[in-house]
Amino acid sequence: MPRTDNPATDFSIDLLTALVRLGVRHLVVAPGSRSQALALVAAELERIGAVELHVRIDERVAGFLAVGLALESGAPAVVVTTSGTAVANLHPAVMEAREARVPLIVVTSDRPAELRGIRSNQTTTQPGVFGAATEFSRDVDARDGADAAALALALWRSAAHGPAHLNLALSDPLSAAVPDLSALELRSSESPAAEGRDGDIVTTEVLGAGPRTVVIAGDKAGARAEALARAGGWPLIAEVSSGARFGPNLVVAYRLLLADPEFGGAVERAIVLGHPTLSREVPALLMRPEVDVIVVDDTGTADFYDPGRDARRVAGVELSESLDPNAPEARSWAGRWVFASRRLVEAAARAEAGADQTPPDLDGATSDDPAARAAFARDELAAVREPVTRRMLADALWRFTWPHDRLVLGASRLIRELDGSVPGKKITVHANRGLGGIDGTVATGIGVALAATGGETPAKGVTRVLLGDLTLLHDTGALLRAPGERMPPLQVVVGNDRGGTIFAGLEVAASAAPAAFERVQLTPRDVDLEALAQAYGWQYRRAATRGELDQALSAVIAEPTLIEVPLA
Ligand SMILES: Cc1ncc(C[n+]2csc(CCOP(=O)(O)OP(=O)(O)O)c2C)c(N)n1
Ligand SMILES: [Mg+2]
Repeated sequence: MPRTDNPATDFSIDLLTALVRLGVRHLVVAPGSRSQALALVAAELERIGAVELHVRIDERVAGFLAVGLALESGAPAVVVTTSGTAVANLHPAVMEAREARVPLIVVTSDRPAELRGIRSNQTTTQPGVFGAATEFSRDVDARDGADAAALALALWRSAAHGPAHLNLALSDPLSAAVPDLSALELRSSESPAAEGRDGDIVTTEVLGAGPRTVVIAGDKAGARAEALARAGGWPLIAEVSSGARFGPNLVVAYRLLLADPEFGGAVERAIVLGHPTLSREVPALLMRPEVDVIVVDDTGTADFYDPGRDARRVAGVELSESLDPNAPEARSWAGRWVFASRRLVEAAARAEAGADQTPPDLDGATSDDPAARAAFARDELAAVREPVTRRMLADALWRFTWPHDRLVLGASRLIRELDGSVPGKKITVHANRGLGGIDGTVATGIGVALAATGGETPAKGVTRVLLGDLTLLHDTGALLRAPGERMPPLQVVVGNDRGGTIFAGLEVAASAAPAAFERVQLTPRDVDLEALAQAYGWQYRRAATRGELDQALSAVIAEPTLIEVPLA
C-alpha cells in the first residue's frame, strides 16, 4: 500500500480502498477542511476508475443522493462530510435509511480528543450523533493505527440493512499529496455476504392450505411476494413501490375491498412482506385479533412491521405439498378479489371520465361519412385538450414507464393516486417510504438515475421523479448542477396544486378555521418554476393538457427536465 506518512491521508487510503474492495462503487463527498484527506483520496479513486465520485455542496442533498444510489444499486453508497453542522445535515437521510433499511455508510470528520470539549472552532459532540438511527457507530482516531480493513468490513456488514457511521478524528496536517493508486488491485471477485449478523432469524414457516389468506406486499417487498401469492393461490395486495405490483392475483382496489366485510372481513391469515405504509386499511386488518399475521423479514433488525403487536416474524415461508393453488376453494377466493377489484377500478375510471361521456366511436375514424369522421376528430381533439387531473397524471407516468426505466415517487397524494389505480406492470419503482418525508426526493431521484446509468453495464432508459409542488420546493438545492458532475437522463414531474393538498382530505380541514388552515397546513407557494429551472440549468416544460403531458413524457431526454403539471 503506498504510504505518505500523513496519518489522515494514509488512513483515508486504507479505509476507502478497503470499502472499494468490498464492493462500494459510489462515493458522495461534500467539501470541507477537516475531511480533505478523505475527499482527495476519493478523487484519486475516481481518477483510476475504481469508483464514481459525486460532489455536492449541501450535505442533506449528498445524503439523499447516496440513498438513491443505494436504492437502485443495492450496494452501500458512501457519503463523506466535514465536521460540525455538516454532519447534522446527513441526519434526515440517515433516518430514512434506517427505517427503509437502505445500505448507507456515512463517514464524518472530527477533531481529535485533545481538541474536543474545549469549545474549539467547529467542534461539537459527533460520536454517536445519529443515535438510534445507526446500529453501528464508531469513533476512530486516524493516528491510532486502527485496522482500516476490519473497520470497513464492519461498516459494510452493518450497512446491509441500514446506515452505519464512522466518525473519524483527523489531526493537522490534514492531508499530504495523494500518491498514484493505479497500481492497486481494487476489484474483488465477490463481495462478502450480508448475512451472518447476530440476531438473524432463521425460522422458515411451512404454510398449509385452509385459512383464507392474503399476501400483503409493502415497500420493497420484491418479486418474491408475487411469486408467493401465485404459488399459494392468494390475493396479492401490492403497494406501488413494492416491486411486486404485477401478476394474475394482483388486487388494485385493495383499500375498498379490505374495508368490505365480505372481503377484508373474511380474511383469516395475512402474510406480510416489505413495509406497508400507504393505507389505513392494511394496519386495520393486521390489528384484528382473529387474523393470523406472519411477517417475512430476514433482516435481523430489532423491529419489524407489526401493527397488532402479535405477528410471527419468520425469515421465509414455504408452501406445504398439500397446498394446491388450483383447488376450487383457492381459485374462487383469489378470483373473487381480482374480479371485484377490476370492476371497482373500471367504475372509478368511468366516473373520472365523466358520467355523461360515451367512449369514442372508433368506427368514426374510418367511416365513409365525412360528418362521422369530423365528429371523431372533434372528440379526439377534446380529449387531447382536457386539463390534466391527478388520476391522469398517475396513469401517464405509469404508462410511459417501461421495464428498463425507473420511477421515483415523492410522498403525499400522487403516490397514493398511483397506488389506488394503476394496473399490474413489472417496472422498477422507488419511494422513500421509511419515513415518508417530503425532503430529499429530487436528490434521491438523481441518485437512482446515476446508479442506473453508471458503471460497467449502464442501463438504458430514463428515470422519472413524480412529486408534489412542496416536495419539489423542499429540495430545490438538489437541482444544482456543476461541470464534471454527471447528470443522467431524468425528468422531474411536478404535480402543482399549490400547497400540501393532502391535508385538505384530512379531518382537520373540516374543523380548522379556513384562513389558519391555509396559512399553517396547506401552505401554498407561488414560485416561478420555469425561472427556477432556468437558474439551475434545467430544461423546463409545462404540461397543462393531456396532449401536452403525453408529448412532454415522450420527448427525448437529452438534458434533465423539469415538467410542471398544473393540477386543477
Ligand atoms: C420532511 C417532511 N416535512 C413535513 C412533512 C409533512 N407533510 C406530508 S405531505 C406534506 C405536503 C406535501 O405537499 P405537496 O408536495 O405539494 O404534495 P400534495 O399534498 O399537494 O400532493 C407535508 C408538509 C413530511 N412528510 N416530511
Ligand atoms: Mg401540492
